[in-house]
Amino acid sequence: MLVAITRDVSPSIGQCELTHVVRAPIDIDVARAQHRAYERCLTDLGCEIHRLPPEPDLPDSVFVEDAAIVLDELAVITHPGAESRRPETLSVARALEAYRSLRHIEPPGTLDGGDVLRVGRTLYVGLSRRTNEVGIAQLRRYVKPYAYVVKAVPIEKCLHLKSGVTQVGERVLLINRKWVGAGAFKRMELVDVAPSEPTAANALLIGDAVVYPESHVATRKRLEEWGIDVCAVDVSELAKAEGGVTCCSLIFRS
Ligand code: CIR
Repeated sequence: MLVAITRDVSPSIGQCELTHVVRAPIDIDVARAQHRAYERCLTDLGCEIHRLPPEPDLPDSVFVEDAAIVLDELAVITHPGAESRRPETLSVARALEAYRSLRHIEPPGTLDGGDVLRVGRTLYVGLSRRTNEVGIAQLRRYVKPYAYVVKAVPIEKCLHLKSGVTQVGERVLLINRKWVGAGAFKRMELVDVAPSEPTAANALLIGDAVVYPESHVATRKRLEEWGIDVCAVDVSELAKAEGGVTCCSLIFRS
């Protein structure tokens, strides 16, 4: 069975962290409705939703992906790069305890789950504003006994690695090469985002389908031409908080 950990949108989401996005008012009711529709899409694709209680004082807490990396063998609780986001990990750790043995990224290490892209036994990890070398070294040590290889990928032009590249098929990645160099992914097939849609590389693969923002029409067409099944969702309010489709859930086999 697939479990998807999610969390309701915080009423304080308007005070979220922003790096590459200009602050715009977020309609909390619309954001909540979009989040519910996103959860329905996960349910349709076979996930059982485990929704955490809202965190009214943690603006970015809907973006649960950043708080942990869940592998088949263990879960690593992160130490997020943004200080305001660090308390989010407590409740995520409590929820994951029921499913996995836990490890923790410790300061001075920092790591955001949005920087970790797992493809088979390889973990590509963005070396970013949020994730540092110490955090990557700790992750490497935790996963080495399970034969995962950790590859650091320096990124500067976007928030997280998965803002610029995600998996959309067994050997296929969706990428914005202007944000993430393609050199690290030599053995994969690459689908480029449409040039008019730089933020379109964030897709969430579940089984053979991808959950994908409905606004990226041109890139969606490219995915469909590749034969990829797309489940489109409207996440426009969450995008104002610099969130995408991967960051609103932690999905794993239970
Ligand atoms: C942040 O800056 O941390 C949030 N406003 C957005 C986090 C999005 N997370 C993700 O893409 N994994």
